[in-house]
Amino acid sequence: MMQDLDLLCINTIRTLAMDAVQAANSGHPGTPMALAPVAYTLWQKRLRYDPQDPAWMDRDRFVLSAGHASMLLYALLHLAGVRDLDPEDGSDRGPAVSLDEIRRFRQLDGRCAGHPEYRLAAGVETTTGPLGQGVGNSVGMAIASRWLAARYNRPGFELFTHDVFAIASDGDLMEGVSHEAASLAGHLKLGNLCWIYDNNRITIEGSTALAMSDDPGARFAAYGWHVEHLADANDTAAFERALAAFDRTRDRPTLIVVDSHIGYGAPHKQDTREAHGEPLGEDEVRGAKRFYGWPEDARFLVPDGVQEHFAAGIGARGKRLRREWIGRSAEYRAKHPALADELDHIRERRLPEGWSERIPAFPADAKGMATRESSGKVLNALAACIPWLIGGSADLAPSTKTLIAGDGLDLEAGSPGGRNLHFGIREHAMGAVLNGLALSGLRPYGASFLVFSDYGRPPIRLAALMELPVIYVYTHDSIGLGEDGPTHQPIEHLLSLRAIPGLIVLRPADANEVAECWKLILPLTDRPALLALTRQAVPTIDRRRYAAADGVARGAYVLADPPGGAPQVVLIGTGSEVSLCVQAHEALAVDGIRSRVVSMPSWELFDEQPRDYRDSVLPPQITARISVEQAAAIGWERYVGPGGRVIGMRSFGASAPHPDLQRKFGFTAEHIVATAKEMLEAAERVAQSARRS
Ligand SMILES: Cc1ncc(C[n+]2csc(CCOP(=O)(O)OP(=O)(O)O)c2C)c(N)n1
Ligand SMILES: [Mg+2]
Repeated sequence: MMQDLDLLCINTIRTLAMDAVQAANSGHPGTPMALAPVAYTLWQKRLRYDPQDPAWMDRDRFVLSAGHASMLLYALLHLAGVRDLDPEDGSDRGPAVSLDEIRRFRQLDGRCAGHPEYRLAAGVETTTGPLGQGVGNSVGMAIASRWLAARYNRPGFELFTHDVFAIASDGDLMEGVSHEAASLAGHLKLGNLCWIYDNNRITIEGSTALAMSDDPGARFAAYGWHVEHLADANDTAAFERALAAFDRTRDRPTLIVVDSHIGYGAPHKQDTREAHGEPLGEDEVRGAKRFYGWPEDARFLVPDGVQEHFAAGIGARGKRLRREWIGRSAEYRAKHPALADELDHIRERRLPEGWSERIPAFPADAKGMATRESSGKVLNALAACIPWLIGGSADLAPSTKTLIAGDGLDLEAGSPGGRNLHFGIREHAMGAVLNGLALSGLRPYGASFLVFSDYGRPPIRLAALMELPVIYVYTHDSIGLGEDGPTHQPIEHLLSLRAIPGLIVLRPADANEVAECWKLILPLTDRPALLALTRQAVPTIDRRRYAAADGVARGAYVLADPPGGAPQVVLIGTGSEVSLCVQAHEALAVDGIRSRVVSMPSWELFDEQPRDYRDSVLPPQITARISVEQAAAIGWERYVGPGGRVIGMRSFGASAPHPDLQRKFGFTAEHIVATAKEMLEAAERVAQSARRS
């Protein structure tokens, strides 16, 4: 039987959601109204979560994948009394979400943004709103929980036992990423994962019958999930039984299909699309409050006893569980100091002492090696000393060179502590899972061909928005991949990735630049980084002759300068085109033309340098500049200037051997030399005519 106090708590969530949306004059009231009983019961009766420490490592995770129902989460964070702790010293900075914050729902500089944003309010486990991403993240979190358990639990010390719950809407389940993620979760038999599907049969355009005829329950059963049905979202006792079934089912994930009524209680808008994404209107709000037995004129009312009830439920249970955990952890530290130390590193996102000494240096070599190859070597050197560096590829590991060498390292259902993930051909879920892993403290990387970054782009954007240090290894980074042709040759990808705020895109020129890239990526704690690597071999540049590769850290650096005076022309290259620029530089020198070669692996890092450094690399007075990159030409104007020339791609590539493509599209030293001469001659003509007049 539901107690009156339980119903009072549920109706408090509902009315807070209605009032906040009404006050903001925008937002999504209907789903919080419908799901309040389910979410309340989960939090109050089941979640292992201490509101006093929302960052406790072994807390159950609650992901609101239907991020538009954000008020459901904000109401829970407020009513459960979740605190905002200083990440530095753990001091209490006040409530994560105060009632004032709820009153300021969707307002500038508030914590209660339109959709839940990680880092904005404590207790928001991940940023959600783009449908499907949250459930994708939840799979990563469930993998991380099992990984942590496999590596750190010891007999008598169950340090990691947490489960992951996600609320999914119709939209979440329609999005392809959820299909990929559910398939992977079923394959990995993630018994610690529970999705709660809000089967309200309504989306924005109306009934789901407009666009969906599949049976999600049957679909998930076929993915290998356990499926529970709840006929009425208001039946909290039945929901508790479904949760108990999840608890008993540890050999596969669970989907609880919950039949609900969007806008439950709204006299005219219940079960309509109008309840989804707009304020109910004053009259409708009043009507719903009347239906709940709520004072009609009350606004943002939290009745006496509600917060106390939460404190006696989730609060007391969470406190006890966390206390026990802290006690166990102290004993664990005494018994397993090295493992405890590793966990400290994970929690604080610190690297082990001496990690960078492992990174190999590569001797000069004219034949060289592909940057995917050198990256694989560096990754393996790092993996040896950073156990929580784990990752994988979307079925391309032999090509992306991202496998960690060694026996028994596959992460599979029966080996959850492995380090090589096999995402299958699921780039989108891979990205969402990587975010879930990073949110759980691990250091994840994912790999594919650069052209397929499009398939996994939404989670890359979210990693940047959430400031997560996810690493992407994208190989086959240009037309240089050759015969596979234009379907596989990225053109606009670098540009579009460079446009994502916060993401660092790196296109190293040779093996030693690859090493430097990894050296700067690993210490990142609050931004993702992406490596664009070649399929084809590139020379390992002779660093005794040219500048050291550590200039990579500044985004761009002078690799080669001419003797005997200031350069007349600057050649700016990235990745595989840098050695072409070096060849051109040497050829120009033979003809008495002074050129500078700038290697520019990262626009973002270069743009962040002080002006005087940038001017020292690209002196403003040298206007004859050429950029060389086998990718979309757009954007290079900013570095070559109005008088410069861009050697880039203005069409798709073609299927042909690499040397033929180089010639066809102008990526040869001869073409660079000719372009430089042309520019200098044109400038000379202008200068002459100026002298004559
Ligand atoms: C990837 C993505 N596409 C589109 C949207 C816009 N959008 C927000 S909610 C929604 C669908 C609403 O239906 P449902 O998911 O069933 O949520 P409910 O209204 O039932 O809560 C859409 C299309 C989005 N948030 N994310
Ligand atoms: Mg719906």
